[in-house]
Amino acid sequence: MTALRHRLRRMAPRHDLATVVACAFDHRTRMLPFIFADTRMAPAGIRAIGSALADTGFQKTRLVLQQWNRRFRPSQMRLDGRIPDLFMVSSMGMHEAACRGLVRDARRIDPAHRPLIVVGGSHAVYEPFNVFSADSLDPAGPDIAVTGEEFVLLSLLEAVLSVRAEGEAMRSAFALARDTGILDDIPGLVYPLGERDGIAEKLIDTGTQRLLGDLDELPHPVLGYRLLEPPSRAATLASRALPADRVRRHTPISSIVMTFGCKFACPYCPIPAYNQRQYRTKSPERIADEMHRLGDEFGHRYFFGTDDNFFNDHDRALEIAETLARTEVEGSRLGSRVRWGTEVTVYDTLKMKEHLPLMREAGCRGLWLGVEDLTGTLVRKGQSVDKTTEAFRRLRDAGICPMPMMMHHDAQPLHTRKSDYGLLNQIKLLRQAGAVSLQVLMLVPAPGTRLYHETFTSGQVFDRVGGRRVDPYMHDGNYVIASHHKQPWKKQLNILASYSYFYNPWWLIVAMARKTKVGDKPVSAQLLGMLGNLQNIRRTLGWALRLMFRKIQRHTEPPKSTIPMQSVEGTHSIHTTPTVQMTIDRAPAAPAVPTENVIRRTNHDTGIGHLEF
Ligand code: B12
Ligand code: SF4
Repeated sequence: MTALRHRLRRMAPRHDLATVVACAFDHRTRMLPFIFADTRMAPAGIRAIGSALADTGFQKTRLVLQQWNRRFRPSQMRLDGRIPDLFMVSSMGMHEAACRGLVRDARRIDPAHRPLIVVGGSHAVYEPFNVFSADSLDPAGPDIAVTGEEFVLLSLLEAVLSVRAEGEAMRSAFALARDTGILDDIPGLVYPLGERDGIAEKLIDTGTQRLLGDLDELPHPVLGYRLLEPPSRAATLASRALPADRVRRHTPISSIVMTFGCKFACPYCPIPAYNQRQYRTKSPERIADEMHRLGDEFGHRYFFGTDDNFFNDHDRALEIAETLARTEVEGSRLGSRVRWGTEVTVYDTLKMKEHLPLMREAGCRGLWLGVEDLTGTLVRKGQSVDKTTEAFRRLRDAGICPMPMMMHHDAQPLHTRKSDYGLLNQIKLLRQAGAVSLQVLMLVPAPGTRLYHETFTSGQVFDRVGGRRVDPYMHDGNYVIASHHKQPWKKQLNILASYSYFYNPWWLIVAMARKTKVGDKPVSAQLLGMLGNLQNIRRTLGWALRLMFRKIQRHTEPPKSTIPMQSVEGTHSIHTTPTVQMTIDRAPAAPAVPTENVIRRTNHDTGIGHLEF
């Protein structure tokens, strides 16, 4: 990565590129539990892409968040007085409609001046075929999708620039790079082939991305924050990026990459497979430096770690906490200047229990724990009523807010009389143990997970309800869109009931009356929770009624690419359906049950083999 960054810096002065990167955001997804975090935290993904471009010498880059700029129209964008050379979109799966809308609008630009259009982000990672179009009436596909991280994008840029003549359009240089085959050596790309512009007849998949192992090699996040488009109601871009002294006002929380990966393998979670079973981290010194510089330049004080399981590696978590607690900045400890939270598991929190006071010294004030189902009936990852209660108490005693994330499922009733199985019973236990906020999501099929295929083939996933299609924005866990329950509307109402049970005026009064080691956070959580719940009721009550009275049509098989897809060798593409990967350390053994869909690959540098299904 470092070498690639250096090479691009040397190439940059010969290519005066202007780039606009947009973050797709479907405002229909604005609900609890994320309703206030979603617009007040500029996403790390698009900022990371901006940082990578600025770091390699392409400072003429603007990052536009649809969260803040709903009316932005790529067809009208001008940067530095001209149509940009590159237009990119970062999207999650549930923002698919917004992503497609952006690409469709960018394609309105006259082909002679149109920028090269690239789509990336988790949507492209898991379902790249869904970003392209085979519909001759709607040629709304990008020129290429990136199914990986910064390293893949920079490799693509290097390849295209290596064949680009001075002043040549990026689209024409891209076509040359594609046709000479140099893109095929970059794993992590999907590009279309076809006679007609924007309509994919075939997709070529260059394979699974190579992951960056040492996260210290990533460009610094301060660079990305300098490129944000100021919030506005305009369709066009402002003449200048958001000034540094206004950044914190619009994005008071800064998400920060500290670690990636998790040692568990929950069947409904795509994270371990995405990370190719690796655990990747930044050094404690780098994390301290990022927090310090983000505070210094933009005034950031609140951080949210994008970790999958921050306590995954006990010793590394301890080193990070110690460094943040001890680092002195301008005469005061960094841990006393910053406030941060992140995600962990109950199991690993108990392993860290002696060190929770140190975590607080390091500035940690809230930890989101995947409790899912307290009794471990849905999934076992070392949690039980006693263990969860102990973890929550320990956190509260240390002055850290425990924030449970629960998962409601078909077998779980709203309430049970003599057991802890019911949803409300568990919420009551969590509140007694000190939970400050609550997240209850319904289990939905997530692309890239082991359960994905089965949930579709078993007829669990709804296709249409009363003729209304289940759209991608409904795949956020707030809508009941997959269930074998005879009365799925009850599940939808259970979620609303659980939020109303946790967030209500009575518990607000209790929170105001109690003195706690976590200050007034329970009070603000109650206020935000009640407001957010009104939004959930407004958005999902109609869906509950639809489930109650209208006919449900179900999928019988998982979505797959309607466009033929193949690898660069002309064989089966790993992305035809959302993929699950298994990495087998240093022992590329034959699969126990050979199937024609298993591809065995070995990295000859590391000797690590993995199987791709
Ligand atoms: C932090 C986080 C959140 C936060 C913050 C979001 C924000 N505004 O920043 C909150 C809590 C609000 C949130 C909410 C939700 N989240 Co969330 N979240 C994450 C998490 C843990 C980290 C995201 C992150 O910042 N990563 C760090 C950055 C640097 O990585 P990145 O985003 O992947 O971007 C890299 C690449 O994707 C790529 N890339 C990104 N954009 C682009 C663009 C281009 C052009 C290119 C070339 C490359 C590229 O390069 C980037 C740098 O390496 C991820 C899991 C994970 N570990 O990534 C889930 C994740 C993004 N969330 C997910 C989901 C499903 C949700 C929710 C629906 C809740 C739920 N049911 O789980 C809601 C949706 C809310 C909404 N309205 O959008 C899924 C998305 C799945 C999908 N198929 O898209 C993820 C991937 C988790 C998972 N595997 O299931 N989330
Ligand atoms: S513990 Fe969390 S991050 Fe780890 S595999 Fe399970 S759901 Fe995914």
